[in-house]
Amino acid sequence: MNHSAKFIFSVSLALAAALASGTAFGDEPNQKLDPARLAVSVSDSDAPQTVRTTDGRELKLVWNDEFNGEGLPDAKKWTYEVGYIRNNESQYYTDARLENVFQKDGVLTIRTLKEKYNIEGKPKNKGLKEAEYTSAAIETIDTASWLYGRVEVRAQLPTGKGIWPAIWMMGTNIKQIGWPGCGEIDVMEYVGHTPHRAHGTIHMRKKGGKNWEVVSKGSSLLLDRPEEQYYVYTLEWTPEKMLILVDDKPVLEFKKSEEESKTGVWPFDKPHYIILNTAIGGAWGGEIAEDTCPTDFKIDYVRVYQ
Ligand SMILES: [Ca+2]
Repeated sequence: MNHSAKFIFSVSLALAAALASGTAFGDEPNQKLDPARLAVSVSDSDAPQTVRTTDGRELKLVWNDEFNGEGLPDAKKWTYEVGYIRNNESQYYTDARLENVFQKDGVLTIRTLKEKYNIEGKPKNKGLKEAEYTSAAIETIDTASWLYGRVEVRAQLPTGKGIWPAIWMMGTNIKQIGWPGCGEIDVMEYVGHTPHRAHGTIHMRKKGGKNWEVVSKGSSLLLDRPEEQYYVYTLEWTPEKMLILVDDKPVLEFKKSEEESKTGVWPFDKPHYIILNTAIGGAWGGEIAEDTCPTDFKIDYVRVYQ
């Protein structure tokens, strides 16, 4: 999500992934939604203190946000990306603005709006006076990062042509070494022009390549109405590999090769932070339909186990 070069790779990979490895699972069409998928956890104590990984290891809860507050997200945990950030996307990310991000009834909502929003004099405004779309991107870059473990994000996705929500991580050394050298783990990406499909992708710098030369690997799963019910988007991360899952069904496995270990190009032995955002338009979101906005990305919780 961080560099224009990525998108050439992302788009082609996503298409390839969709064709090659997309796998339907879940309910048959026209079945009723599962009440368990619609329910939201409302208590901090709902977070299990331990979890078992798919390979049987028990990990302990080290960080979580159940989003039980009211109003803006907890400032001790989350900060904001502000402005037009990347990929020629159409939204202006606002700074701690309730219209675009709020907690209520145990859920964090990132709301993408089509509106005339004054950005004159505001950061990263591309010299524009008015934004046509607003949304939010929150991140833990200044508050928390993790090396290995299991990250779980339970979420219901926004929808509509042009929308592009994401649950992702980048190396905290991005400011020093840039992207893609810092590494990027896209636990979940979704694009409204190809509904119901969750994409998982890993990006890193190509061995021996220039900083912008990217290795990318992605895959996807077709889900039963992820825009109407919650799924748990998960990363299991060890020194040897990363495994992206939806409700514990594998989407993508990305293993460290011996060569990568030796050459030190592998960026996933360093801490990464979490980003939650909804973009609209841009390199992968594409054309925006007139009726896409408003649309809500709902996040029940973020839990990190190590
Ligand atoms: Ca919750």
